[in-house]
Amino acid sequence: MAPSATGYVYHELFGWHDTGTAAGLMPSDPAAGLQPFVHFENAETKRRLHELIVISGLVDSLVRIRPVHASEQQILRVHTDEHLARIKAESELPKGGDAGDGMSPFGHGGYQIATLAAGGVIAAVEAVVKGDVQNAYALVRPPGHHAIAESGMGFCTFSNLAIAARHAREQLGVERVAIVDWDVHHGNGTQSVFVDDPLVLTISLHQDNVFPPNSGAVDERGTGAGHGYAINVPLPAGTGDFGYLYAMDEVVVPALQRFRPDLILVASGFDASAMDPLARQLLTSEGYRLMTERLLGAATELCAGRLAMSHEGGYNPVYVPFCGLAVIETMAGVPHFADPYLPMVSGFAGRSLQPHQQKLVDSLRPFLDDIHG
Ligand code: 3YP
Ligand code: ZN
Repeated sequence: MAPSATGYVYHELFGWHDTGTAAGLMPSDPAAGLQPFVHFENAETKRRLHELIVISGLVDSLVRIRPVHASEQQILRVHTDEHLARIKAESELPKGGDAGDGMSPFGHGGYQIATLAAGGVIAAVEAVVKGDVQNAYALVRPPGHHAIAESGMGFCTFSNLAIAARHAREQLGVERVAIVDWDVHHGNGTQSVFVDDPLVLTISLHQDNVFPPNSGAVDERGTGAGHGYAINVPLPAGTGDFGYLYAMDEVVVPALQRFRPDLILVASGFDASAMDPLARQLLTSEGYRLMTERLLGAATELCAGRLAMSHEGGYNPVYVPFCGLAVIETMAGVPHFADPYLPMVSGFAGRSLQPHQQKLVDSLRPFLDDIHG
């Protein structure tokens, strides 16, 4: 494998994670008027991203990395025995179970798919740290960034990235890990795992107070020795490409520069896109491309280019593939396949930095002083 290459994890089994019929995000309930439909977190966005990666030819520039199931020991570095045992037991039931909040269903055999998702992120991180590839994207399902030690939630079963980060630190000799989360929802689970740990910096960019409720405010900054090593950037609804880019340039990249990570991980959700049904941000594929360029630059400057991304949310089956393609082709440094929606989406009002967005980002600048490498 060429050390300059970009690794790519995908497995057909991720498409078989069965969230069943729901009324979007709640179980259907005729008495409540909740008509059965598909669950928002269904296979299509990710499966269609994978197919675009193949059809566009990008796959020929990537190094396929085989996911392996995370072991119980690896999962237990983050989760409680009780959580693991419950998921395993419910997975044996004919119709499966729920990861914890009643909105995160999985089908029979869902435990095996969730361990493959966590193991897929581990495999991506391992390939990067060992130098088999320069960087890597793990297109896994179910997602992970909301899962906390004792429970899944928000469509997540296990905390995929946190499990991979712990593996890197305990088995691969990595000391300092930075986790940047650009999913539109707060990366509460990842943050909670490392909340008192000054060697893992978590930075979540999200739409202000969407999910989980009342989570991810600016004053959540880590606890004890970890104070200062959790950063939350709750961007106002309606933030677009240049609001996000301002946050990257003024807070995220400077925080990384102060922290000096040995490895950068990204919780990559595409639900901050202008076309997403579950949130109200305005990113285009070009915004995702520019954010990727910023993180690649930081990784090159700070940690020999070591960067691994793990897929999280994103619910527009038509637009997610173009956003994902833009990110992965930028990581691979290959020519861009045009996003046919870009002329339309980039013409939406709200792409530029707005004063209230700038104010929020500027208010975080003093927090940089509390980060030490
Ligand atoms: C979980 C329930 C309401 C919003 C939903 C968010 C899932 C997600 O994409 N998290 O990143
Ligand atoms: Zn999300």
